[in-house]
Amino acid sequence: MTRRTPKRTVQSRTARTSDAMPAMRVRPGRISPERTVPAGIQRPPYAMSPGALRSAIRPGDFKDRMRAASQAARAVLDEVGAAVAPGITTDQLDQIAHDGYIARGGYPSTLRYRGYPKSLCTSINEVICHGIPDDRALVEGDIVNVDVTIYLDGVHGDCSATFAVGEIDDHSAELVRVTHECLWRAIKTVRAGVAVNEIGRAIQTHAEAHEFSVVRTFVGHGIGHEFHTSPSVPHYFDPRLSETIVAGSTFTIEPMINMGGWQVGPIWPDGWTAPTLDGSRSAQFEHTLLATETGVEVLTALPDEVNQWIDSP
Ligand code: EYF
Ligand code: CO
Repeated sequence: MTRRTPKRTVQSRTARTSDAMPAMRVRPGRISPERTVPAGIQRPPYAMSPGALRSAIRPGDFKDRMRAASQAARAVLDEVGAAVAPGITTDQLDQIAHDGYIARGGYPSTLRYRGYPKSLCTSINEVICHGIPDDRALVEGDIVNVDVTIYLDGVHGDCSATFAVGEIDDHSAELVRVTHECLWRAIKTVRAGVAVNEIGRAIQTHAEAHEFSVVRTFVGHGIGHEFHTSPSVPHYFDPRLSETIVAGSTFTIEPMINMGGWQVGPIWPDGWTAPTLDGSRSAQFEHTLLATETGVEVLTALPDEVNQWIDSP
């Protein structure tokens, strides 16, 4: 199957880094041993050890459980985000997230998911997604995406944000701001009956207006009892995608926007970390959503955020 190329390709453009910023690539660090999860915490099927007891999922409306899991994910994201500063290692951020999920009675969805070894993803600078927390300390001028997912009461809630580490250069700040705007512009298109590709259209239009590019390899996804399910939600415009959004469906939108070209480079030897091909920086924001007949509930948002981005004129 051929893939659509963007109308205006920025792949040939030399990745622009800040004048002050050395183009040093992120290198793998040491990964700490697997963290433990107390026996009383309910686990998703992929994290069950042989012989472990399955705990019953408490009765309750699916939507209410999605709301609770999503708000717990958001609370953990805010805790981790508050700790982002020069000098902290991504392994320390992983510990904060791990403790945060457990304190809320939840399981770290990423831990053991398809073999992934940690409790969140931390993707620095040119790493697009699925960066594994390690002993690398964050450095002034870095940008880092923190992606948290909790399994709580039988469902997953997933969100991410890109944080500035201390002072960052203007171009990186623009990348982060535009990526956040892309997410909210896409969210505003969501309503039952709307074609799924309107989401990607909104993102691609805004990103390319700023001469950034949209990652095509990784897409948003349905989420609920399973971490990843249908629908697939591309962040670029695919005219063939005429599938429409269904009321009651829960899914993520999580645009990954690159300063340079949209292509993903070789995955690191760890099997997970996905960098940009050209070494340019990449930012990402993510929310878990519930589509309704009239619009959307942004399950991982705070009320003020919804007021700011959707409800205010
Ligand atoms: C090359 C996985 C990783 N998938 C999704 C599995 O938070 C997430 N999305 O918003 C998310 C986090 C993880 C994840 C951690 C591991 N995986 C599957 C396929 C390829 C891949 O990385
Ligand atoms: Co996520």
